[in-house]
Amino acid sequence: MNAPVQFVDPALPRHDWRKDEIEALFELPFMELVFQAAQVHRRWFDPSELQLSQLLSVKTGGCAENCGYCSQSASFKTGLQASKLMDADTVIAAAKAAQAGGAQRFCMGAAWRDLKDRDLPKVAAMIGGVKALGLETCATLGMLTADQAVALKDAGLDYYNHNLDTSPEYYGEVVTTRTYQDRLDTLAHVRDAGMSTCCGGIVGMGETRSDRAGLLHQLATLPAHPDSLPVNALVPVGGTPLGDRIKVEGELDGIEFVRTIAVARLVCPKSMVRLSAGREGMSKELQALCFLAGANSIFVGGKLLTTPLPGMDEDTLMLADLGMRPMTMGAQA
Ligand code: SAM
Ligand code: DTB
Ligand code: SF4
Repeated sequence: MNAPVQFVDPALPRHDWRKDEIEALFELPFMELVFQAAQVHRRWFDPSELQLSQLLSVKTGGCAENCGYCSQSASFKTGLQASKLMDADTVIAAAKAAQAGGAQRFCMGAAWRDLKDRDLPKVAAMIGGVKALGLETCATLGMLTADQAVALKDAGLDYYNHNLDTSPEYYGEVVTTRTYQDRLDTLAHVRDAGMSTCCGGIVGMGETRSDRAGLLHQLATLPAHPDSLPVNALVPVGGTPLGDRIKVEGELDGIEFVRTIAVARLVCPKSMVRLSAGREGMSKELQALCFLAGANSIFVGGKLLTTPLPGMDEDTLMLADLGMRPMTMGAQA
């Protein structure tokens, strides 16, 4: 007698994804892929809700890393004006304004290779002040030690953003000043400290579809799926190696970008999939396809860290057009 066929619910999170299974998802007919992703999305989330986060660059430029996409690396001449770490009061005032504009989460970004202990008191004061406003707190400050992760958690930090950026195979084409393993180590410290992880990558850097599948394979097989999974579309910045190259080669096709969002939704079904950098250049229709394929979070405000965003007026109109509304706090990962 044949063994009974076991029904495996496709919406349940799995940690044993194989890369070839993820590549096969990318190969599905587009309509089928988006339909599957939309179904999984609806199992865990209200598809009319969108999480709104706002970013602030609390320390801009002059970074010691050489990430080939980044406006803030000291290795490239991008014309960016570098600045010192902001005072906690300035950051808290910006967070208040973001909250008044509708943001639910406030993310503080610093152009650092790693956090230095001497900066911890100031960073802890800004995190504590933002948390006291009733906002969710997120920070992205480069690599952390285990002790620093605990100190940030104690200061009131809810989320730490640290991206894997691309596949292990393509990584060396993007950055050479820190390793993939360095990034995995920081993520482990964040998890061990009890903070939620925000971890994703960038597409459109000249990588192959297999690299996009490789990035999602890494994310889907982490000890815990990222609570937030940002999918950034490369913003080509003049003077950076990747920005200059992509300006010649052309940007990633929108349909392939939507495929990446859909596969992210399928392999990390309970993560908040964030349509992050690059939204400025996207039509309302392309963004709508991303939301259909399972993206349920965006950055709002006029600016990401150093590059532009559509701005709140345009986004409010888009949400109204699509019949979408900001996610209620607490419903989100
Ligand atoms: N220095 C910290 C770090 O790298 O961990 C934090 C800030 S860094 C700017 C945060 C992330 O923004 C990067 O990991 C990358 O994924 C994304 N990013 C930076 N520049 C970008 C660009 N030009 N286009 C798309 N994404 C970008
Ligand atoms: C993430 O993955 N994207 C955000 C956030 N995490 C920190 C940053 C995007 C930065 C885009 C380039 C810039 O504005 O400088
Ligand atoms: Fe520095 Fe972060 Fe930019 Fe890399 S991505 S150069 S670490 S600010």
